[in-house]
Formats: sequence, structure tokens, C-alpha cells
Amino acid sequence: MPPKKKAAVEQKVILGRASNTLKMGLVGLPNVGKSTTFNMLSNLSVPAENYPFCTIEPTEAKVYVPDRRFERLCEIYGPRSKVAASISIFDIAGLVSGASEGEGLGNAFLSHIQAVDGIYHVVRGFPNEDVMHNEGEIDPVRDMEIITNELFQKDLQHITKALEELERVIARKNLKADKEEKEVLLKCQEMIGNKTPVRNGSWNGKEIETLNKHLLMSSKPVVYLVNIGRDEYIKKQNKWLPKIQAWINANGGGPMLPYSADYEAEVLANAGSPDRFARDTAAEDLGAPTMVHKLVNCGYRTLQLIHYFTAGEDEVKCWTLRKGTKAPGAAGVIHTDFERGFICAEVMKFDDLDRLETEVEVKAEGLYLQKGRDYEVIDGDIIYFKFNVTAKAAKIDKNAGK
Ligand SMILES: Nc1nc2c(ncn2[C@@H]2O[C@H](COP(=O)(O)OP(=O)(O)O)[C@@H](O)[C@H]2O)c(=O)[nH]1
Ligand SMILES: [Mg+2]
Repeated sequence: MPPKKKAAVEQKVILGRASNTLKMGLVGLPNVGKSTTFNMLSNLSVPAENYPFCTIEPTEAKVYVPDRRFERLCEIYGPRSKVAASISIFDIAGLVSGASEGEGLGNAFLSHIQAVDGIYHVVRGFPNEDVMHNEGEIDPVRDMEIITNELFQKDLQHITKALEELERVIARKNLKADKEEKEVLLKCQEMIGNKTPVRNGSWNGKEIETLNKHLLMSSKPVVYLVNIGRDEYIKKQNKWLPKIQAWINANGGGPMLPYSADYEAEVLANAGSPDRFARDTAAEDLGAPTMVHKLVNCGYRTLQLIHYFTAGEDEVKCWTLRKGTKAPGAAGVIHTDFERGFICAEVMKFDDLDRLETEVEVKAEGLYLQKGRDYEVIDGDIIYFKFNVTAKAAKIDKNAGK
């Protein structure tokens, strides 16, 4: 029953922020299992003391994303501080039909969704008469329509307002850039009118810049989490799954993960600890695998992220980056000053360091390379940035970005 192919995760364009602190939000109708899912994920949380300068809200779970290269670099450098990659997952209160018009707590929820980089769309496939459904009967396809429509409506409102403002500016200044922005927004309006999410468009670099300014709801990648009943999950049977899959295929595509929040709670209770091995063992005894780690990894993949590393004896740190980011942008993830004063990046490939074990050896083989501003960072790069903040060039030390 879990999806076999990863291909569905591939997306046409990469819209959104470049940042080391990317956020996924759990979105769905009330009583579909968002909070239950959040709780099963927050057990994987990074301890709050690892982030002394961040306030972590009760509705936020910072979750480590495993990377064996990070482990290996820690082994090579034996650093005093190790900082692995993480993403934040947010429990967002339920959206109801009409939220875009202010129904329920409408616009407040929608602004929370606006703040995330990717969406876990939680869909209820479990029956259970004890748990009321906001719309009465269980019907996941209707639910997905409602949520998607609310997000579309919100985008249309945003676009209408932005177009009005642009018209005024164009009438006054008649600049090419404003007219181009208008074209992009009109194209989005048309797509949404045809129920096509903005993320499915083919956009060029300039258009992507415009879209990243507007951060439309339908430009965010979506992972569909289908929360089904415990027994159905174990038996790998649920009558809704084919219908849900068909709807997803007809509405922009995206990965679908069937799981059971109820079952995961049982796995966790039996494991007695959120530890991966304990969970896997408990799940095996209960008769079906746990989906917790798949949920995290799928969210991460959907955001099309790559890792690069800064590594030294003081600290090995794994940084998160959007695929396709150039070296100055990667430096900017550490600190905006580093992007502004970017001079060059010194790059080692993980595989080379892994094989040769020391930086000295990597240099001796001529594999320690200097790259300029056009260099596109590749997954697994180990980078030292040279930048110019004051007049004089400085090399980022290992405390960079703390
Ligand atoms: N039977 C069953 N009940 C569930 C499942 N997931 C959540 N629930 C129950 O549904 C109710 C609403 O869940 P909650 O996570 O609070 O939903 P939210 O409103 O989307 O955050 C709670 O009573 C949960 O115990 C599930 O997979 N199976
Ligand atoms: Mg809730």
C-alpha cells in the first residue's frame, strides 16, 4: 500500500524561499488527525536546548533529517559541536469550508499556511463513529476539494489585490518590470481558474522571482497524508485510496502516503521510546511498518532540498538549501552579509573526503576547488566561503552561522 515510486515527488519548478529553516504545515479539515499526526512526529523532536536562540512554539516540532554523510563528517573531524539538518513541522488548526471568506477562524489559519514552505495535506480515511466529521459523512475526495478550493480562493483574492495595485503603478510609471509582473499574475489567475495549482506551471527564472515575492498558496508543494483506520492499515486495504489517488492525479499530482495515526500511536506506546529502532521493532511485532520516517523524508524531498556542509574541528554543520541555488545564495543561508560580500567558495566533494579521509589529501590530489558566484551548489558539497564584509577578505571560521 505505501507508494512504490518516488517519481511523483518530482516537480517542474522550485518556488519558495532559500532558507535553512524550512517549514512544513499540517493542513486539513477539523478532526482528520492533524494533531495526532503532529504528536507522533514531535516525538522525533530536536531537544529545545539545541536551539537556544529560537522560541519553539507548542505547535512546532523541529525534526532531524537523517544524513549518513553528516555522521561520517563528524567521524572524520571529531568536532566539538555537531549540528544536523532539521525541518520544522507545524500543527495548523483546522480549515473549514468558507475560511477564505472568514468562516471559522478563517483568515488567521490561512495566514499560518502562508508562512510554511510546504504542505502536508491530511485527509481523513478512517471511519470511527465516535469522531465527528465536520461535514457529516466521511468523504476524503470532497474534503480535498474543500481544502484545495479554500487555498485557491485565497490565492485569487491575493492576485486580485496585487493586480489592482500594479495597475495603478503601471498607469503612473509604465515600467517593463511591473508589466511583466502583471503578466505572471494573470497567468496564475488563469491557471487557478482552471483548477491548476501554480506549482504546476512552467516558469522561467524571472517569473520564479516574481512568484517568490507573492508566495501563493498553490505554489507550495503538497504531500497528501491519508490517515486511515488502524486495522485497514495493517491489512493494507482502504476503499478510498484509489479514489484519492485519482483525484490527486487529476489535480496537480504529488506524493500520497497512506498511514494510520491511530496505529502509529500504538506503535509508539509499545516501543516505549521514539527511538527509530524501538519503533521499527514494535511495528514489526504489531504487523505493519511505521510510516513516521517516511513522512519526514517525503516532506523533505518534496521541498526539493539538498544538503551542504561546513566542517572543521569546532563544528560540523549540515545546511539546507534549495536545489539549484548558486554559491552566493548558499553563503546567504549562513548569514546575509556572507552573500553580500561573497568572494568565492572553496569546495570539496563529500565522496573525495570520504575516500581520502583528510583535507590535506584532498588538496594533494587537486580536488579542493575554488568556485565563483555562478557555481551551483551540489548536494553533499563541503564548503568554505571567502567573503568580504569590511574592506578585508576574511574566511568564515567554523563558528559561522551560529
Ligand atoms: N480511529 C481513529 N481515530 C483517530 C485517528 N487519528 C485521529 N483520530 C481521532 O480523531 C480525533 C481528532 O483527531 P485530531 O488529531 O485532534 O484531529 P485534528 O482536528 O485534525 O487535529 C481524536 O479523537 C483522535 O483520537 C485514526 O487514525 N483512527
Ligand atoms: Mg488539531
